[in-house]
Amino acid sequence: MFDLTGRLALVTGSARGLGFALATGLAEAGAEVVLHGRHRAAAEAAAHWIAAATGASTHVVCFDVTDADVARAGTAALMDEVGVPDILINNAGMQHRAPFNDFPAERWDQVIATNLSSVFYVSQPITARMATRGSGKVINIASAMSALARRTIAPYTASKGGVGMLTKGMAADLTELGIQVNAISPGYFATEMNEALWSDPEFDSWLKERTPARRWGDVRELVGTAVYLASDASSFVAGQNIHVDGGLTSVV
Ligand code: GCO
Repeated sequence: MFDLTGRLALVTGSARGLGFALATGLAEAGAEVVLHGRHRAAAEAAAHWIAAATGASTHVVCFDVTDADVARAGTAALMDEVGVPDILINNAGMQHRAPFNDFPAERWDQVIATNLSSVFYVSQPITARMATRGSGKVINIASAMSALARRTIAPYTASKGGVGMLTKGMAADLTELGIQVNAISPGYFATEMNEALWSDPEFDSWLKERTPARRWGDVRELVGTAVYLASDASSFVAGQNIHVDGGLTSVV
């Protein structure tokens, strides 16, 4: 029930970080994978690596997920040239840190567009075609910040809280059409986006004390939950937000 053989998966923001790990994991589970990034060279390098490492068939698309028209055109081209994804992972995201009173408005717009609006822009054309087929899986990458806040990241927190509730809203409309929509909320992982955090000894020790697992997560530890939500094993699961966080959001 966890086999993804014969399934086509699109993972946004998959040239590096969490998205690359998720795309690799779906390929290892048998999926044909479409890599996405803002820069074609990086996405193609990722696709070549995954194809060589897993034997999976891979494709590359590059479009701006923050522009509705561009995302519609980019997803339309993918569906015309390759096919309608069976699995969509909305992973593209960004972080910007500054105290609320100092947070630039243009950065607010960028964080909301990249982390939240993109889920709507990319999902809608694809779920419309999934509905025609009567099947599909959508996995939105939220965050521990869909449940908790931290200083200097209010816009990111708002965006990820929105992803958590958009997941429920999408499930409300799409589940009856054969599409299961769920979210994964990573805790703290040592990714490029978090380099300023894991390279700071004070934050590193705070995080290890705050997290019951007493460590940062490895991005490969997100793959099992992604494969579960992408597979037939989760056929009656909808609107859920699964926290993969070493216990972070379960304790004070
Ligand atoms: C931060 C981090 C977090 C993590 C992750 C936690 O500044 O606190 O960027 O937001 O990236 O989202 O789930």
